[in-house]
Amino acid sequence: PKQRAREPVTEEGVLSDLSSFPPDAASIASSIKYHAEFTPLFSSQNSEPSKAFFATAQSVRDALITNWNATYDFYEKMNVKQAYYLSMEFLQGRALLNAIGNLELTGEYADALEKLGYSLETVASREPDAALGNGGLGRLASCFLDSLATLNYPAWGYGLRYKYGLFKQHLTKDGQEEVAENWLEIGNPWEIVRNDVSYPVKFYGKVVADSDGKSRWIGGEDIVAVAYDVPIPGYKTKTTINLRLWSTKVPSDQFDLSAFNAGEHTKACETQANAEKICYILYPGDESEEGKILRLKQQYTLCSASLQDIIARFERSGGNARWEEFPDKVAVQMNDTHPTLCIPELMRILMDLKGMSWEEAWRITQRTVAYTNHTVLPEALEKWSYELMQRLLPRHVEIIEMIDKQLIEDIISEYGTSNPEMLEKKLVSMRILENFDLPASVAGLFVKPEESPFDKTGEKVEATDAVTVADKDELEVEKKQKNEVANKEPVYIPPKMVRMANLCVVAGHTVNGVAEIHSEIVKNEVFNDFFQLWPEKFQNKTNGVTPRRWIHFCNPELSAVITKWIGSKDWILKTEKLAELQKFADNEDLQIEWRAAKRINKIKVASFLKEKTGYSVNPDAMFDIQVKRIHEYKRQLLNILGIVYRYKKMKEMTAVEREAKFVPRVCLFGGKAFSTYVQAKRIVKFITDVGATINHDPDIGDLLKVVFVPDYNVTVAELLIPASELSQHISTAGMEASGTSNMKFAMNGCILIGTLDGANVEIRQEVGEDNFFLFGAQAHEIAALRKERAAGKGMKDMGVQTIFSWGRTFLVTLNAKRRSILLIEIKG
Ligand code: B1N
Repeated sequence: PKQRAREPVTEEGVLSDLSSFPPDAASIASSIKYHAEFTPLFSSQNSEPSKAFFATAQSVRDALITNWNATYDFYEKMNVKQAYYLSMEFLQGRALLNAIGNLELTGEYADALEKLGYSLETVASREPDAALGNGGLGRLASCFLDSLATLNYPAWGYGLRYKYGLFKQHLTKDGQEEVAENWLEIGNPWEIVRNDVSYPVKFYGKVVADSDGKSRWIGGEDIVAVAYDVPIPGYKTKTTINLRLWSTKVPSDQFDLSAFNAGEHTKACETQANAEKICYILYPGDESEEGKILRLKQQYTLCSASLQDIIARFERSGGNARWEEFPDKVAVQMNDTHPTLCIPELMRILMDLKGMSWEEAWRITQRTVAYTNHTVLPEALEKWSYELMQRLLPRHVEIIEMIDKQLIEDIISEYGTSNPEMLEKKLVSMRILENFDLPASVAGLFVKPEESPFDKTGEKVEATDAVTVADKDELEVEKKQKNEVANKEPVYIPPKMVRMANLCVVAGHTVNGVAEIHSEIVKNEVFNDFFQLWPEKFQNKTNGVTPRRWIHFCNPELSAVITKWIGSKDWILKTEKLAELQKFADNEDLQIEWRAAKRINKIKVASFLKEKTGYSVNPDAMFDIQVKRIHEYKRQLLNILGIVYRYKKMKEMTAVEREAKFVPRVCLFGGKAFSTYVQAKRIVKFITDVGATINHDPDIGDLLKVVFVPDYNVTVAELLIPASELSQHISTAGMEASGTSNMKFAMNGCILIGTLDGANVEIRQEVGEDNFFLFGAQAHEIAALRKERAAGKGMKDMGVQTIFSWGRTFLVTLNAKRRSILLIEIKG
């Protein structure tokens, strides 16, 4: 039966039923024992909890494999459309408690481990936190997988198996230090390597025309991508979907045996290392040319291997006889622009390998791919050097050039040529290729009125007499070059770039933002020209988070209270049921139970902080938390300045005044700064320095504590969020696309202080204005405020002035013409 992607595939008794796997504690214990004995990774003398974790996870995996096979057998039998989520990042966190929770076997596993002399908590704590992602975008991908499986959608996740995930953050007296995270060190019990699922991936080389006129990409460097599969179980369903991660290696015939035998060992291993380094680390620094190449190789590996795999599956089901049906069976969702190369890769495969015409291939590609935008920050919109891309992927660049040319033609046919200025503006903002001359075929359209190709008699003057924009550019460049020689002033020639987001918007059949306000900005600002041309493509899909991981499993205390008062566990699948709590909001018994749950979570956090930082905090103080990547737009600096201000006020008071005026507060920060983001790293150091001052001030005691929690990750989030009472989401309005921790905090009974930005806007509508501390300017006011500030309106000239200093870190205001606050460090 034809199945629309929007409808979950369910067949009562086949996928939604877990009853065929109801093991008891005794059989679980024997399965764990079996794996402990036959796990090749540990010696038999080793009885460390790590070994127990490994064996426990393997016993869970056995159960998942049965469901996993049943799931895909079922999809194949039904021949349904499948959704493929392509993402360079998956921030999975730990899997054990989630998996046994989804199988509803937590109690049985706890009992089984107890029989074997372990506690489930200790065993679970030995699992490394899988951090194949940077932050919200990667965590969203992982939450989507949980939801897809839980709702019985036929879906796959595709990503890369990085050997080193996101770095570990150490905090030293100099601030953040990054340490490689070898998350695979003890092995990964969840993954299964599929040596029979591997695909060739090519880089460099050249394009030649076959005798039949088809293009063929030959030569260059060949590697192989091998599949590692990770089962993703749904909650209370048999559906277990697949996260397929690619790892790279050299083709087996490429080892240079003669070089090795001749003693040139390093040289012989070079090709190996070259292939393997593609999947070495998440987000290699791309400031160097080498780093850029590596990142582009990563992106292409993901796209090429995944598409080859998807197409092979389609062909196995008889699809090669009816290619037009490809988009009825395959939906490829691109998580931001990182998998954009899917577009030219699908075109290449369909045209060069499957023999389709451009028109056929383009129709299929457009109906297959869709694009999610996650940022409107101009510096984060991905662009690649044309020259670099052409070297690495020559055939893809040809295809991109064709798409660009087709776009130019579409724009011209939409807007006509009567207003060349407007047309040129459209082309400059919408073209995929940036800083390129116009193709010769259209350059002639941009003729200045006074240089009309028609003379007064209406006779056409020879085209060579007309000055085109392209010619004009050339003249300008020539003039500049002459000037350069004359004045010895360097001329800046902007580099040719490929704009990935433009390519996604052109090729995708839908483009979505990740919160209502963000999707409006996408339509009305960032991609407005595209929106005017194709309004039907644009839509909103506000982000979400899985209530399994983010309430039920991470906050069992609150979860029990909710279940008790609602009277069932239905809310874990149907979050709208949480609204049923509303009628008990004023019930004192509920409030007492709620506060007790919160207090248990706060005590856990207090002991964690003691262990990790040495600071003692009072669990009865208000926990005020800001945890997210460190970024200027997220304004951790503003938060810490507020704290500094509060501290200064406290110091001006007597002890009695202080006690009367201030609610005791523990301010927690957490988050990683990108390793080369200097200002973000200064902010981390500043927060820890402020903490060191305030936390040791005997005047202040428990009234105010400031702690930077090191190495914030999914596992730390699962601990902190349930303990929160106030959380900070204070990005400059218009900059945070959505945010997802805001949802997690709200779900765990925490009040938000925030700007009208991202999903905060919708959360505020849901929880009510009285339950949200609104803060700061609105998105539409920001541009005017920036202008006003740049003009120095209403400001006195104050000159440079130090506001505070901690050790060698100084916070200063500058000349008030620009009312800047600067955080500086005095070195040496
Ligand atoms: O994506 C999240 C949103 O909730 C956040 O607001 C948004 O900031 C985040 C390049 C990104 N946008 N862009 C990225 C990540 C990695 C990278 O290499 C950009 N992350 C976001 C989920 O929608």
